[in-house]
Amino acid sequence: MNKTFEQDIKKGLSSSPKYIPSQYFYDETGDQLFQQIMKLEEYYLPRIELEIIGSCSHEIFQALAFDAIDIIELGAGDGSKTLKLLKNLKSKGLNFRYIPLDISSNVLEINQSAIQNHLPDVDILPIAGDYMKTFSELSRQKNPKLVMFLGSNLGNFTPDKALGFIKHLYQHMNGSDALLMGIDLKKNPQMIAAAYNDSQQITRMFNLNLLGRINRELGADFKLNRFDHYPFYDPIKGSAFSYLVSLETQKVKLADGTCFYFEKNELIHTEVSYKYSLKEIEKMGMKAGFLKVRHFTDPQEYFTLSLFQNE
Ligand code: AVJ
Repeated sequence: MNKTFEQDIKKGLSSSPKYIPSQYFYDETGDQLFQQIMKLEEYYLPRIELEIIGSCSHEIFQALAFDAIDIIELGAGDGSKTLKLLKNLKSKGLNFRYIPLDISSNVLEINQSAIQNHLPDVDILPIAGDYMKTFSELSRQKNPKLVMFLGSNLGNFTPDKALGFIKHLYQHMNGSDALLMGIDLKKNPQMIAAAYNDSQQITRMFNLNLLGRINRELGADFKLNRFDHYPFYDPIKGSAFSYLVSLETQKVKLADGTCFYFEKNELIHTEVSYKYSLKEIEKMGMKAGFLKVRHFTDPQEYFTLSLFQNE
């Protein structure tokens, strides 16, 4: 794990333009900062997703063909949002097993105890590791399933990769299985720009924490105040891009002696967060092979829970 981190960081910081893969936001500090981001007024995504879960659980329940299914959640995190959906499905009498997959075993322990506290009758089988690998293995079991990818995590892929990802899921699903994804929608660009540049500067700390993490894990000597947070939403591409900007010409050294040079105003690319329209989501679903896509949105159409099925 640490070895790949080191290799990825060295590769990204010696590329031109420089980048840091966004999966590395989520160390312990990053997890905590992201929890704070999710509580921000400006970061509307989780709040609206939860609101939609509250209003569409019955329709999701009705769309599921079987009364005993595996609910597999990719990148499940702490399960706080999923809990509401599971509660609703349980109260309608759905019989299911919950299988949360995540790279972090820490977060899966939190997930498991939260679900067990509130839903003691539900069978829960958390699996830590690369969720795509685990998913491929699980898909060999023929149990009917609902696959979930919530929290707008799809946005961290470029549209090409997002389509490839959905195709991959489709190929590992059976005819009656369903896929439910939480996706942030295109909207007034001001609202999206504000979500990635909050007035309390939590997102700034979240972005700069990448450098803090390199200091902690690779013994680097980044001075965080010599870098700026530059988030930028491009409404044509439909993506919120995040960068770090070097405020001066500087050299940074890792514990093993490796040096990286930054020009004044040089950028490090750290994240993409693509937004879609409902039409684009339908097209993606069809291209991946699905026959039906249904959207559950809030009244303003800020966010969607989209259900992909074949029958
Ligand atoms: C966890 C990937 C959904 O892209 O909105 C929040 C991460 N980055 N603020 C997103 C994030 C900056 C978030 N996702």
